[in-house]
Amino acid sequence: MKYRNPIIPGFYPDPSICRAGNKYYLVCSSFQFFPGVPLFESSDLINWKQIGHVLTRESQLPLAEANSAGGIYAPTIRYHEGRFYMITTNVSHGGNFYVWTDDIYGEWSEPVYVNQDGIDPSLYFENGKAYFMSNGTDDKGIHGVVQCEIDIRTGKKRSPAVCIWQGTGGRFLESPHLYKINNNYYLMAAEGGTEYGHMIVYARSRNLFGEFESYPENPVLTNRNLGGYLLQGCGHGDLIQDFSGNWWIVHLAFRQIHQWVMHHITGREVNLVPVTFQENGWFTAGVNGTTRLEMETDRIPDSVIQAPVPEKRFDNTELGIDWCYMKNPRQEYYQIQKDSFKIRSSGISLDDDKKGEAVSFLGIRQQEMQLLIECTVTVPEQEAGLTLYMTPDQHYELAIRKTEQGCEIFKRLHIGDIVQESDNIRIAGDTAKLRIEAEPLTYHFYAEADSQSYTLGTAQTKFLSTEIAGNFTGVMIGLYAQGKESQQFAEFRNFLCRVTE
Ligand code: 6LW
Repeated sequence: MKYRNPIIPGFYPDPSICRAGNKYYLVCSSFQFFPGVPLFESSDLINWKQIGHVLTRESQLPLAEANSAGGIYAPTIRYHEGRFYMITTNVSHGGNFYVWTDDIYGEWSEPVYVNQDGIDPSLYFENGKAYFMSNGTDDKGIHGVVQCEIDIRTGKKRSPAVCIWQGTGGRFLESPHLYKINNNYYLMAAEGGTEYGHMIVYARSRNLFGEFESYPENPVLTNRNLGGYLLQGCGHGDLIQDFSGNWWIVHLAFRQIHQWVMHHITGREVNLVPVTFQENGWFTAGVNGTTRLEMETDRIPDSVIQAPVPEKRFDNTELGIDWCYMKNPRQEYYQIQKDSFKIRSSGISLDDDKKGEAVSFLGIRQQEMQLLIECTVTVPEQEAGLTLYMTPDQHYELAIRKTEQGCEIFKRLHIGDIVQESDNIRIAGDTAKLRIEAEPLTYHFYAEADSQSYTLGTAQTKFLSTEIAGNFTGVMIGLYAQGKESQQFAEFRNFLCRVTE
């Protein structure tokens, strides 16, 4: 069969995967958004359905101290003796911790913190023992992939942390995971940074704590040498054996907005490549060590059809699965019904990146570059509308504002220090249908009000890209209200987000 990469499009970085029963489960990092750590299920590795989030309570995911570069970094999911574990780092509160559940569709435990530094923690279980690893500093002060035994009930270290590998020399050695396959321990990690030089490397050993010998052909997977190719930044992955015995890597990569425009807006996405073990015990991955947008494989039956990103409306999306808040929400600012969302301003603006409370916002990820986005917005006072949000410094709005003279529709582009509001149109009522047509290079802005149609110009997508904005996320399509804290709710109806390509 043929499948397309990414298998999960949009800002779903740092994938980790496990198998339980007859299903696969996958988690991603989520930074300052709440709930945290999106959780997906699949029966065929190609079609993934989000079944919830791992971190659904503020006690598991305190985000008050997080700014837009903070919160939850890369997670690892593992299944061991009937229990699921998800370990990750809240870089803004408490560091490394894990949660567990015996019911993948249910709630997860309170966090168990591990007193060991580093990011990208992973777990490995063997002979009744649990091992923690991260990219951190060991008890002697040596930096690299560090490993220690922990008590899985308490998170307490049972052995000193020891640096077991320092990679192959690429910068930012991260995302280490350990696997035992045919009596060898394989230590897979990423290097090169999560940009255009990203890559997956690995080493193996007969012993759990090393010495590890690097694969002579490292990197085993990278697109860093594929110039003029849309799919870039391949790295940060996790190995999985499928139900037929074949091996795969799920990993992150991103899609440029154009073959020759080195910017990406949809974040780091989940990709899948086959892995092949050779007789000498080393493995290769992908298409000659690269990941392609179109993949052909005989490991998955032709009967598996890859479903496209579905149209999203209020009645087929869910709060807490598709829609997320920025930081921990205060519920009094939201009234959510099946056919309308009501949001009132918390007094915090989209520009704020302070610790503490967040702007009143509900967003879904921009998963494809060619989209129609619509919503009818009624504004009783101040400002509400649609935002294409990347960071506090990079976001575009199509919104309505109520002033003493009446209501106006406008477009605002916030690109770093440049903030431009334009195309202001006075309307008689307080309601407008807002429409954004997204293309890979350009967003087009339209509105309808008082039975009239308006065009509010365009904006270049690239100024919302990670290459401009930095950070680790992707564009969110948000519904928001901002201004002074308000008692009156703005109302959003008839939301639609549909792929148009
Ligand atoms: C993550 C690290 C990385 O923790 O980016 O690409 C960091 N890899 O492994 C944030 O996603």
